[in-house]
Amino acid sequence: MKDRIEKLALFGGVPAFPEKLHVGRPNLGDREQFLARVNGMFDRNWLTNNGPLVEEFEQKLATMLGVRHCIALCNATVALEITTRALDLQGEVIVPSFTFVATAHALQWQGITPVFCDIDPLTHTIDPACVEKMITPRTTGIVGVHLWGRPCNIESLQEIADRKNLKLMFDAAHAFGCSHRGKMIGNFGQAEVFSFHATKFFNSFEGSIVATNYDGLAEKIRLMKNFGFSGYDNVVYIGTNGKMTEICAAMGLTGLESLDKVIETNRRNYHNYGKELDDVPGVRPVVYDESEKCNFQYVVFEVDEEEAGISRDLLVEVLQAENVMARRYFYPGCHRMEPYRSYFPHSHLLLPNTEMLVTKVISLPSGTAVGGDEISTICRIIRTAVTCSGKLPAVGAPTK
Ligand code: T4K
Repeated sequence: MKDRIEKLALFGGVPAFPEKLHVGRPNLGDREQFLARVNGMFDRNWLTNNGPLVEEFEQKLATMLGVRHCIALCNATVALEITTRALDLQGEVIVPSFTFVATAHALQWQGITPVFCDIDPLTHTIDPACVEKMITPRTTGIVGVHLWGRPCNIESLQEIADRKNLKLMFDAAHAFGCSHRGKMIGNFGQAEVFSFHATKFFNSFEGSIVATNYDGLAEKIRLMKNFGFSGYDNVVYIGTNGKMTEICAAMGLTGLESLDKVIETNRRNYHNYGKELDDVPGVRPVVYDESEKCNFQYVVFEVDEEEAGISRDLLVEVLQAENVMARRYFYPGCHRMEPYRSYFPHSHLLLPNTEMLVTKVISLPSGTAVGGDEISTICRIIRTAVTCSGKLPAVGAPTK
């Protein structure tokens, strides 16, 4: 099968795209607006430490999310670390393994044991029934991940947290601009952490906000991200440096102005992929609830090898040979990465859905860097690969 695909020389022996087409190309806002903000920053000679751009950024986001507090930080990994510390999480915390490794690292970095929990295979988010089974006397909290921007089963998680006296927070790295039951993500659990890394749907180069409706928690996070300083010479907690810089806030403020356009492009791309691959067996898109607000940033498909006749891994190889840099987010699952693989060598036995999904998911390029023509070509490559497996009738070689 692999030989057949390699020998196919899909586009006359040269890659379909002369340059690599990446997943996670940054969406950029208006360059002039950004530079005007940067000039203002230079004029003021105020570069970091809670400058006016960071303050404006925090206020705009709090209004947009309808949340009492948004605290800007340097990135979501540090934000997760600070938030778990501010919530006084210790001992064991339950997290999905099917996430970017930062979710687990943020806990382990502070000596908290991440206890990996299985996911619901339909939603890809943490399964509340499994959470319940993982609770021990050492458990202090649950970190849900709104993977691909699709909200967790928030109500069930909150019910468990309330009943078992656990803290609940969310890694909302993917879920900026998304809603759940009409309420913006940012309002759930004790706190929610967004990522504004360059690869995210909305970026501030690097950056994050923690959103919370709890005044005391917000205050603690503000202190902790600034070494614990309360006033000039008074340190009240152990703290770290988690501050967002002014230039990052300038990027974020500029990006906010074109957010709707980016969502519209993402939505179009997502539907284009869906339409073009609709009749390809064994290649199914992750579905969004379009009655809610959604950023459509991730174009994720599940590849069923039996139905498609081609494995996810081989499909990734085929695409990458054509310069389509599809990714296996999130392979192989945190539990199979170090140090967790060594610490918990048998954890995979409790994670059957995770184990199955990590072999199936494929992320395809989207965002403003990708247009309809590129998507058609990418879909033709996928279609051809499945055709070669004999699962689709051949209809002639693809043309560029
Ligand atoms: N929780 C979750 C669920 C997350 O997904 C993440 C981050 C976090 C927490 C932590 O958030 P941060 O601390 O980063 O704020 C990338 C990102 O670095 C990471 O932020 C993101 N998740 C993850 C899903 O993707 P890698 O290791 O895959 O990055 P890399 O270098 O392979 O880049 C990804 C793609 O983006 C490449 O195809 C190239 C393209 N790219 C990247 C950059 C930086 C560009 O085209 N331009 C660029 O400037 O982790």
